[in-house]
Amino acid sequence: MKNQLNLLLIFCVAILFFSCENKAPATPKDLLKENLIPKPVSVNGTGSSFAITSATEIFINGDSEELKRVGEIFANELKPATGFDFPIKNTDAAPATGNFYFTLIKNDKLGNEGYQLTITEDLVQLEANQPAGIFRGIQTIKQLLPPSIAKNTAQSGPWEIASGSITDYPNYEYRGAMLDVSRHFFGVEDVKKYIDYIASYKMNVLHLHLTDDQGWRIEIKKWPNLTTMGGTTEVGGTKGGFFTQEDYKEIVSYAMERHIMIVPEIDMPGHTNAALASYAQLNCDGKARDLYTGIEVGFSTFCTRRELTYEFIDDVIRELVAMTPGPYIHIGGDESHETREDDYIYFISRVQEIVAKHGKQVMGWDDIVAGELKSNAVAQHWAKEENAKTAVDKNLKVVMSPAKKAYLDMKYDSTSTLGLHWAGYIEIDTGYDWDPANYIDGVGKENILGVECPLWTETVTNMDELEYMVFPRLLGYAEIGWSPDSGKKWDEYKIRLGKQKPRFEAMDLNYYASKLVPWSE
Ligand code: IFG
Repeated sequence: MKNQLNLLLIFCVAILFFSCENKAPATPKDLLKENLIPKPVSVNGTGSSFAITSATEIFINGDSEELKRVGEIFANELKPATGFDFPIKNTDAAPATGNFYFTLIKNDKLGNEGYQLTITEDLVQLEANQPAGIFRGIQTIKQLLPPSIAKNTAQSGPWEIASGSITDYPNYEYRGAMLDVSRHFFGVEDVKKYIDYIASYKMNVLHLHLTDDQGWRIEIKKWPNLTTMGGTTEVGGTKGGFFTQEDYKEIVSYAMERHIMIVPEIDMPGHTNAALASYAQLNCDGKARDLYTGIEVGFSTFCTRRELTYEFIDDVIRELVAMTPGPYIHIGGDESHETREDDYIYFISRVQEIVAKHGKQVMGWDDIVAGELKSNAVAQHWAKEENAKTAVDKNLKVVMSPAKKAYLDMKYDSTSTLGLHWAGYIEIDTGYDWDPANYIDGVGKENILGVECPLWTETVTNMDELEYMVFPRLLGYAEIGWSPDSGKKWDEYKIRLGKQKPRFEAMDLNYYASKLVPWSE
């Protein structure tokens, strides 16, 4: 009888213990169970965890200013939810337990953006060849933390991450997103927020579509009407806006700190109505055009045989180059339906000389392959597959942005209220389940610089609408650009994507909760 009572007592205590155990948030102990996007190259778990506390500090080796800035950005991102200050300290040896340790090393396998993350109970160590690699590894650390880390108010924690090691590096060197600030203008703070979004998923390029028929969005001091006139409106006739040169420099600096390159686009000779409305002399007939607030394309052209046009372009490129540290100037070149073929070819060669004179490389929509191009030009594929093939024939690198797969302004399906659908509907699986290296016959991996997902904003007017079109498809393009070719399977990815729900909610994202994705806590 006594033994039975003892057994009953033990059983009750066990029930009590295990039920209590389930109340506290489970300490993450299995790195392999984490739902990282983009998927890392390799992950090994060691079955324990590291806890961030108010005593945790960030140690960096040596006195690299760039590395220190990366540490500061990380500290600033962790502070709102944890309430902790994370002092940044220099050291040349592994710090005491309970800290972060970022060090620059020599490891060719990692390249410029790869990293080695080693997490034990005592230390979180990030090693990389460059500060950019440390920054990319920090995005992984953030995703290993509970979703509530993304909140901007104090949360209870605990702040634990599973132990183990991750070796990771990108598949493509150009992993970009494009924002069209011409059809609808998005100000500096919105652009910075978009930079934060793409940085979180290890993207490294923001292509800014700065000029089009509906708006010229970058101040050019020598030609002030471009913004005082050409920047005043947008699609639908609402007030447009523009970046002063100080605004643009602020965006570039914010992006550079996050190891993101800005690629500015001046779309020409077509898509130029805003400039043609601002200066009569840019029009062949000498008559200024009216400002345009519709969404038609292909009706405008610079006067391609007039010398003044090239003086104008030289002034624009000079001022843009002076505040653009990246190697590329995107000259657009798309849908120049009002420009005669021979005039277009002449125009592209003239503009290319101007860009080269200012020390930059030309990037353009793949329509530019009609012209004679320098070997360092980059063609951005968007619609005609033969243009991508011609680019390869001309030994040009290609950035893959096929409208049918990567245009973020395409509707999800026929019920979407935002977006267009001329290239088709892009549900989450359509946007993920394609391989740029096997998308066009004759355009192989060796020809591809990378991938980019453009967001055209004819129908997108604010950040809420931007988030709806961008999330969650952005994460798929980030994975296509970063993760190894093998192992990309929609059926596996959709589970990892579904597990982002609590993080999307903590980020307060207005995301599209597609029925194709098994959203879960
Ligand atoms: N094509 C135009 C864009 C934009 C887009 C909307 C390119 C290169 C349709 N050109 O895409 O300006 O209007 O989906």
